[in-house]
Amino acid sequence: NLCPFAWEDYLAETRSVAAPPVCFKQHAVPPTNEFHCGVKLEAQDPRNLTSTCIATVVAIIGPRLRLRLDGSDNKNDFWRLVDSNDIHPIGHCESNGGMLQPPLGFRMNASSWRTFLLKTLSGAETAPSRYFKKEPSSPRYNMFRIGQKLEAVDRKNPHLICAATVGAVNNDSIFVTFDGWKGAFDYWCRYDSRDIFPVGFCAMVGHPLQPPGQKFALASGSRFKSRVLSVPPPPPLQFISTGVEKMPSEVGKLSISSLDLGAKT
Ligand code: MLZ
Repeated sequence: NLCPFAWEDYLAETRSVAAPPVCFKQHAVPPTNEFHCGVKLEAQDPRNLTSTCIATVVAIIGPRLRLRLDGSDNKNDFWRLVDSNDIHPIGHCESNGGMLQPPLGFRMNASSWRTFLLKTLSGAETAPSRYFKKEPSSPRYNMFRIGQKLEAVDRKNPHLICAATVGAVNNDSIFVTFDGWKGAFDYWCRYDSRDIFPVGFCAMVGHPLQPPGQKFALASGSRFKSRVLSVPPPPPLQFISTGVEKMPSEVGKLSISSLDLGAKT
């Protein structure tokens, strides 16, 4: 399909609505990204949240930074927004009485940490505090509704932001379902997660948006079964001809919502 993905058409086609921007913990006007590759900052170790570590920016997409912890390998990169509360300029940790820690899986002997730290910071380009943008305030409560569309980080492929739907709502959490991926990437998150964005966010910040996949069945157990599908899923196995043919009129009575979509494919 050579047509670029257009939310407007997709919302009409799926007869769905976008979750209103007030639902999200994101600035109405996304922050500008002044970082560049190679600059160093302090970041919480995502695998050990009590540790503040040195990180280097290794890639940038829109307002997002791909970070690699100094002294770690290149297999544990992670992404943060420039207005994330868990990144800070170098010096922030110590000025708050903390001590910089080696990342989980530090490549060297723990005893060489101080030396490593001095070396990694000497002559390094550090990100000035103006690069770090104020974290948006959190909505006061969970305002999401089942069926609303949004853009969400694919946590298995965290460089991707994809078209998604609120599949369920439970207290302070929502179930993010990725359109057209049969549930394989779906996850629960808090309503104030920084990994979810209003429809139009990617277009606004110049971040690629992964359009819906082509796997149009729904996750089993998904409570959202009324989605209007532009391409109907293939019928489940039990409806495929067994030699005893059904009359077309009977077949026509099956509605998509009555099928056990995505159970076995
Ligand atoms: N390479 C992967 C990407 C899937 C991304 C899905 N995002 C919701 C695949 O094609 O399976």
